[in-house]
Amino acid sequence: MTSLLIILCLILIGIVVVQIGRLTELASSIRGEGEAQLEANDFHGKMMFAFMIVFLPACAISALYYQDSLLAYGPHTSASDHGSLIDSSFNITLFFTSIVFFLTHIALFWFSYKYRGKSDGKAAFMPHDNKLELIWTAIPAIVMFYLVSDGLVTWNKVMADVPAEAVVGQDYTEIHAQGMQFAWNLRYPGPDGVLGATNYKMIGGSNPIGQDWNDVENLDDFHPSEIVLPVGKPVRVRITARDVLHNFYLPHFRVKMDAVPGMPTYFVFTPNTTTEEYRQRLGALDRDGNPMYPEWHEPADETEPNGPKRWETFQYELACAELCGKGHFSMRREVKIVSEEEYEEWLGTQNSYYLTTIRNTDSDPFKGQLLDTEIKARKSEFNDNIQKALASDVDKIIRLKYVNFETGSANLTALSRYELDNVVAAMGKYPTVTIEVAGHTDSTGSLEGNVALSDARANSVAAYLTSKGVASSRLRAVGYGPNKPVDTNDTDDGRANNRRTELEILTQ
Ligand SMILES: [Cu+2]
Repeated sequence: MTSLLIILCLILIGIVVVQIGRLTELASSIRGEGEAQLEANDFHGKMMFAFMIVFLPACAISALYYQDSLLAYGPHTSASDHGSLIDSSFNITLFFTSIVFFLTHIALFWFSYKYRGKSDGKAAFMPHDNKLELIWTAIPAIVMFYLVSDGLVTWNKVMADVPAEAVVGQDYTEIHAQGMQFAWNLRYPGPDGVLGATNYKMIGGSNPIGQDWNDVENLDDFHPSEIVLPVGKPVRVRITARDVLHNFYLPHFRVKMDAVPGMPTYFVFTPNTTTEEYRQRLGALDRDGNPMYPEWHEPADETEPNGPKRWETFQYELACAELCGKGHFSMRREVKIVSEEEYEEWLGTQNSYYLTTIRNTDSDPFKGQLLDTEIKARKSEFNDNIQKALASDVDKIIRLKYVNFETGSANLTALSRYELDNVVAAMGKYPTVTIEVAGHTDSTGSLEGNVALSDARANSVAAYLTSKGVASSRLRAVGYGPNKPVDTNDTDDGRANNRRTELEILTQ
């Protein structure tokens, strides 16, 4: 209905315009064609001049009025090292183009006024003027040469990659941002400082970035929900796209790079202003104690007039600067620039995506195996425990946390050998030590059965150790059944604690 009315209105306006035109024609034929034309010329010429008087100052005034909202002006000086180069290049270009803009518009409107049609108007013939030709060729050429060479120098500095000798993880941080409809998938390298390999063919439900889990460098990579970076350290962002063209845009850092499907890009920048410092800038007061940028002193939430101000809740942001679809707006992510200590603290709260989501699922190539890092961690845990027991006068017992058996049997599980190999190594390292291998159960089931099972399990551990070269004279295997509980047998957790294998150092 509304659109029908709009169409009707448009038709009516059309008819009105046509009728006015006819009316003017009729009027001019009554008054005499020539005279009416001259009157119109005079009127339009003066209107052109009047328009110039309003238009050019309005351009200047609006630019000044909105200055503090523009990047590079007011509080929005760049928050990255290279950003000021871009800002100054823009300003230089703006300076020259403003001169040209004002001169050409003054000439345009002034000439329209001065040479408006008059009855005694006469054309001036000016076939050629070398001097003029020279001026309007040479001046633009010189200005263009300067702008292009300045731009090129800036471009080369801004787009430079990290130096060849820089070490990833030490001299700079490398992170990965993958654009998709409609989110940024972010990836950090984890403690090893190195991003693992990816392959688009491996992208799937639980593997949004297509990480290759056979690459151990992927195992500690994590997927944060925001970008957090330490101030003053270069960061290299690997930028990829999963579907259509996106654009990795950090306006406050003057970072902007297309995310192109099939063509990885990158951007290197060094943030130099923490989020907190930028907030202080926005909330700054002048000498009289009045806000320098009043719009930043409005409440962040309109329904809470006494709540935090806009400058207090400011966050840097990552946006997609390519109109990539109708959910485009939702690609916003927050960016936080913090001190080195705060950054380390934040890193400590992040968990490997592999360990939290992939480990021991069907997608895990290491399912049912120990990872090298786990093997090392268990080894050092065991070594700590045995050293403690050797040094202690009272507590000579070491619990073998990772030695397990198949349910109801004395068969060791496959992963138990890693812990037992640690025992073998320790027996080699401390040749005078003799030990008791003690099997314990919970109180479920018959006493005789439990004692027999624990005995069989202790003997199976001892058998493994002797098969690896530990002299049987240094070993004693005992099954205690449920007789030496360390916890209650009334709860699941308690019973689980009571089912255990222990080593006791007898002599050392
Ligand atoms: Cu996008």
